[in-house]
Amino acid sequence: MGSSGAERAAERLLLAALCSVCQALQDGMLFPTESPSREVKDVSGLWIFRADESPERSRGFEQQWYKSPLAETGPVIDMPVPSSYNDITQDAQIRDFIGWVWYEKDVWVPARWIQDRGTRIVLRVGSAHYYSVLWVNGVKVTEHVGGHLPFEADISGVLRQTSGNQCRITIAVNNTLTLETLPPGTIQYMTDRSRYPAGYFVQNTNFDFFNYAGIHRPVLLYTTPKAHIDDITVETTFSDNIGLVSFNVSVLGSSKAAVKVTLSAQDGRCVASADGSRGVLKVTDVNLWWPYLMHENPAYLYSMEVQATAEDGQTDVYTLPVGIRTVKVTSTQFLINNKPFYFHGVNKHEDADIRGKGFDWPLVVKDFNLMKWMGANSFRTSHYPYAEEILQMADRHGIVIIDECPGVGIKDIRSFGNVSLAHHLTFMEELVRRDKNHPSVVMWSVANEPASEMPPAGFYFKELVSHTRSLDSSRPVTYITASNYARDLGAPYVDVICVNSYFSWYQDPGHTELIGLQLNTQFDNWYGKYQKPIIQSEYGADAVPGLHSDPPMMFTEEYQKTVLQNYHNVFDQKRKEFVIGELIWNFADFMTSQSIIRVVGNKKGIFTRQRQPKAGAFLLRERYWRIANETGVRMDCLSSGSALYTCGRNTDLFLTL
Ligand code: GCB
Repeated sequence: MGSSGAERAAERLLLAALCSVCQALQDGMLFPTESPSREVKDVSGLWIFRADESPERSRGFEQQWYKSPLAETGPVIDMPVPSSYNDITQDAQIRDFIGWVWYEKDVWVPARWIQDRGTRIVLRVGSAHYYSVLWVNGVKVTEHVGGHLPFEADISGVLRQTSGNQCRITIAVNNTLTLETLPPGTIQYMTDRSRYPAGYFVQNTNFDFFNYAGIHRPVLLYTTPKAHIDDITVETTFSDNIGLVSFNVSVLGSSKAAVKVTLSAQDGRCVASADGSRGVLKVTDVNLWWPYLMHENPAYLYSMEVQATAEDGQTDVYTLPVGIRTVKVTSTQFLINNKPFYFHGVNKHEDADIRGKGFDWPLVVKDFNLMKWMGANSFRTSHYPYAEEILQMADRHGIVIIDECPGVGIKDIRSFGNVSLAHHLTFMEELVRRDKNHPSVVMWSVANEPASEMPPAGFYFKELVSHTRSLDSSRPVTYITASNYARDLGAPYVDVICVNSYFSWYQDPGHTELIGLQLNTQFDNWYGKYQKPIIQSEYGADAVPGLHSDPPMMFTEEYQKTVLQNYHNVFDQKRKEFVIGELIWNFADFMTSQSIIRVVGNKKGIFTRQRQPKAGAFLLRERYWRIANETGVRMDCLSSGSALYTCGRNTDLFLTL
């Protein structure tokens, strides 16, 4: 395996990439959609793959595997995209691989795209974990550091200069984590020759999910006219029955493009329009975007069509769904459209059998159905940004999101340095740029359980939170803490306190009778010190499905239920005061690295990894519907499209389709 030389080389490569992204972002990152002026060609599917198993993991670069078809460089295997590569084969070396892997696919680009010089052709990767380099026909077109977010390159020039409409796409992806990556990690070389062979190393991390790697989201080719809409930013508010949508459109490729913006209601009626790249649209008799279970007509989306016509008469058209809503935080409440919103929801992971973190529509739709079935109105994208398609679903279904960046496992003091901070700031820029227009996103979370008592954490979080606020002043900012309330140095800067605790699990295992006392103390301490509203951002217990005991014992379904019940008793007191939400850990069981505290992954799901309910799911379902009945609309008059779940009076649950 590798050596310290390999480690240094990997770190040099990563640092070089980090520095290049530390500059402020120039361009937009609109989700590729079709329109009269734009085409999209999905080139996901079956790719070929080769892991660079050379000791230094550098053979691919030395031998320039991108220069010729990958199959000519050595043995290749089939690899689906999107998917993590780890669980696709029977080979433990592929599952646990650390270093560079190579993907390749030959695609045809429509001839008219190439011939029409006014067409701009873009190659976009929805996300790849962690560090990626892209070539087209052997020419490097871009590189990107960080998983979970998209990156793209204008490949029109390369295609026109190389072999025309045949296009060989090569993507090299490296999953190595360093002290400066997000999440951070370290490579540890084992030097005791009596126990480890020469060059043996492991990747250490401080987070509790499997470090799945590969091309995780779709790879697309899309076109725009040369003069094109590069970015759109909308912010919304309302006064009485008038909705206000302020917009800012940036156009590239033309300095004098004429911009026209039209807002249409769901029935297609134009409700407002304006000329110019900035402005405010006024919508009378506005239909606000309301969360699921908070209104009889939730998730109302307008459609904003932007047209940019360049000097040559070509028009680019982009349509953006727009939800009109406001978000505010007081010392005891979270307000959506000036009404108190209580988060009764889940924490999730992008995680499933076989495909790992690969995007998968059936899984996404199933998960939304399950969330609606259980009466969840919200989720946190623990512990990294999820696919844009998931945010679009949340917009359409009224599910509220706390959008988290992969600042998870920041436990080493060296990860609070300037290089780490610069990367973290850039990551927030990329995240806000991608997700700023989603009405479902109501708060940014910049990290999960960092070592926020460490001396540098105060400066680090002050900068990080204020930078995030400067990028988007319309949403509150938080991070999730598990630190002691008296020693947490970042909490002064957040808008909402989000606390994780595992009473009777990691503390006082087996003693559920202590939960009430300890949880009350937790809440009173935090509120007493900060007078900010609090979300219980994680709580839970592992339950191996089918394992039972009465009286309850740890790891049984009964124990998980008992823990939840004890937490709920306190939530019901404190939500009358300043507790504004509860998010169960976790929605579903998920894979972790192997350890003596994990039995083939984390079993704190209320659903199994295959999405079957454990006893805890039914308990939460009853609770969430009861809370919705108390705080939201009368569920017996709810109607929201095809998947309609209702809960009758007296918390008597029933389901209609
Ligand atoms: C936590 C972490 C989460 C873990 C969870 C657990 O505090 O935020 O990533 O999976 O605890 O189950 O240990």
